[in-house]
Amino acid sequence: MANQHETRMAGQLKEAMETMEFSKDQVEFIQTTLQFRQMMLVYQCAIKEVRTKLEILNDELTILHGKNTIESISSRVKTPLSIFNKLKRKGVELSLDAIEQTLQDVAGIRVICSFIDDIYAVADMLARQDDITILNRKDYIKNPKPNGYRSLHLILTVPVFFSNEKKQVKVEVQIRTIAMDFWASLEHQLKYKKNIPNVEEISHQLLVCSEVIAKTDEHMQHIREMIDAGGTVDEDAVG
Ligand code: 0O2
Repeated sequence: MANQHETRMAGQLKEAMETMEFSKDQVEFIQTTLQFRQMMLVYQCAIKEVRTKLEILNDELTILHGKNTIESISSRVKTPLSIFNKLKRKGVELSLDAIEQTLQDVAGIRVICSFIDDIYAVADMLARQDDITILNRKDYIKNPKPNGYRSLHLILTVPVFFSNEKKQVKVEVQIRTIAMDFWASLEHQLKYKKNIPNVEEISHQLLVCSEVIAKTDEHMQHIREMIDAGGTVDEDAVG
């Protein structure tokens, strides 16, 4: 897929090659850069497709139930530096093929819900759509990471239609509560900042916080169920 700018660039490149204005290495570098940009555009389009699906689901559920299931949606295409670092971490040499084959989260969408049940409802609704294929599902809510990270991760493929082809593109969808997201943002700083003193103490505090948050999320879920049922509070169940 090429936009007008890239088509013009490809034309200029061909002209430069013909007049020997660039060395072979330079031409290869420019060609790879162009291909990389095109690849990122494809991921950007896949994000648009999945975001639209999520927005439609949320609009429908808001009309049906009179309340938002999804609080917010954010998305990003992984930066070149982050792509490079992740491939390095996985011991894979940098190439366009390696990006496509090795990385599952070049296109990433984060969905924030108020309640735990909504997370699973959104995941199931996405999985039921017949043009979506779920390749992988990691439930870090039922099985939190040792550091306390909680979130539901889906790796899915979605078809993206271009002028002359259809591509199945991988997208990572992370679904979590507001509280889980608050925790993950703070913990992310610990992961990526260097020379932080008392890392062990901070990690311990984060783990404690993650457990408090998990209990609060469950408590809030229970309160919502009681409100929906119009019933009374069961003090034992909400601990
Ligand atoms: P960044 O900088 O956020 O992009 P895979 O992607 O399946 O090949 P991975 O990375 O083990 O391999 O998959 P996993 O565990 O599903 O994690 C994918 C993404 O989830 C990470 O991407 C983070 O965004 C997020 N994540 C996973 N574990 C943690 C955690 O302990 N803390 C926080 N804050 N986020 C986490 P990246 O590329 O690692 O990082």
